[in-house]
Amino acid sequence: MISRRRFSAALPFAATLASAAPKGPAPFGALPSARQLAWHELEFYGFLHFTVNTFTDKEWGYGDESPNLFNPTEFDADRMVEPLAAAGMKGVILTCKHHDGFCLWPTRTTEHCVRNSAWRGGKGDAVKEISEAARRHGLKFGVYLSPWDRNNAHYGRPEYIETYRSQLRELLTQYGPIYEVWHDGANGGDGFYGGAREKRQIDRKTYYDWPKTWELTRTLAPNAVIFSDVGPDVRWVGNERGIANETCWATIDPVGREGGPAAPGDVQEKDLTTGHRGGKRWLPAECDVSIRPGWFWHEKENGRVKSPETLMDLYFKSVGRGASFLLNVPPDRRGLLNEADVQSLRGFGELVRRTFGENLAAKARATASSVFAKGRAFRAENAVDGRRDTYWAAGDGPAELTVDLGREASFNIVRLREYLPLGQRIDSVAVDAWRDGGWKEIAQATSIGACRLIRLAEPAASTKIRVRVTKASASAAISEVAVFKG
Ligand code: FUL
Ligand code: CA
Repeated sequence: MISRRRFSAALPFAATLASAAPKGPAPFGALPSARQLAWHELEFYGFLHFTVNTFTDKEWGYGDESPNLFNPTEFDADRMVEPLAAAGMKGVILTCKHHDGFCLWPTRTTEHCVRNSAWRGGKGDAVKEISEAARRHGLKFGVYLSPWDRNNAHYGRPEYIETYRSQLRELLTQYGPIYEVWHDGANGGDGFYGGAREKRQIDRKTYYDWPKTWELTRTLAPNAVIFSDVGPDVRWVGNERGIANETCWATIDPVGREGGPAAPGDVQEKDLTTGHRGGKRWLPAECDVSIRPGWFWHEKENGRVKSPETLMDLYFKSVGRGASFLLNVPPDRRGLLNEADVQSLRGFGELVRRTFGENLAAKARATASSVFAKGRAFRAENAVDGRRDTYWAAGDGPAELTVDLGREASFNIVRLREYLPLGQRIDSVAVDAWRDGGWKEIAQATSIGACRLIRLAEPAASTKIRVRVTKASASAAISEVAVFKG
């Protein structure tokens, strides 16, 4: 008996499983963590910029606004969140505190918060209501907590860092699972600072002691990804237009403005837009942009809401280039999304469903020039089975995958996904269509990663398509080839 028990203890379940699963190709380069892999599946999520600025018509509050100003007249978290879900978003990040320092929850760290607002006689908690509504509508919830605080008297001194961490602790422990923690890179300048009304500069590299703050998030919310200019999980894309570079790598080695290590607010921004091929860190890009010119609601911008077509273009330039699409939709003074924004969101949702509703390769037959270890586990069909956790792995040498659509179909979008647990392996591909008895190249693309959307200038009609890997740093591992008519 005793020796039997010892035997089973020496062979844990995971080890049994691993030895049963066929061994795939060796991973290449920097690899995503489990929390990053989960985040990669979200692709499209929302931002809600909401604070005293909504009532003062500003983008950056100075920090001297009376908390009493925050008084949405018809605040309804369900009505705020439902249009985001209808647009296809998978999560929503709320500005729990912006640079003005006003907290949307009744924090113990400052009086500058909803407790002292006219809204609901000081009894309201916008973070609670919005986080709960998000979950009711199937959205994950994330928090934006501005490090720069123009209200706090201690900003610029060590005491403030403790306050900032206490605020983070409250958010991470009181509002359910948090999927993303968002730290912007705005860092000091003039402000109210408890009445001092002065300019305070901080050392971007050292003041916040970011590693310690991130450690706190790891402890309290181990599944949350942490966003900043430089991660550690998700990086800024380097612009606020919502656009990744045509070639955009998930890997990067961020460098500070004057060389040396990078920090939030101190990074060579143009690198963020492209990433670095072969970079040592898996740090995929997130493309943030507002549906309006400003981040906060302004009456005068009601006529300047981006159209569904513009949003679709941004979707192709973010999600379609391996990054995520973070679209801001700011609530108005009622505490609702404005009608113009809601209309555009609904239109965009419909456009996405119409465009990506039918994968013409869903029932296709796939064959490959080679299969890793000639194993069934890595067969070509894995690229057309609608699952991200199965993949076609090529053997050594030229890698080509042919997808037989079974009939002539007209299409203008091809979607490719690499199997991310094995790293970003492919440098470039070409796509061919079968025409007049031969293959004809119809498109080329570079970096693939989580997702590459290839848009054809005009629809192609073909009975089959071929994806040719034209350059790779390791043998191809492709989890999806999909074809659409948009
Ligand atoms: C920036 C802020 O300064 C803007 O106001 C906005 O919140 C944007 C998303 O991040 O750093
Ligand atoms: Ca698959």
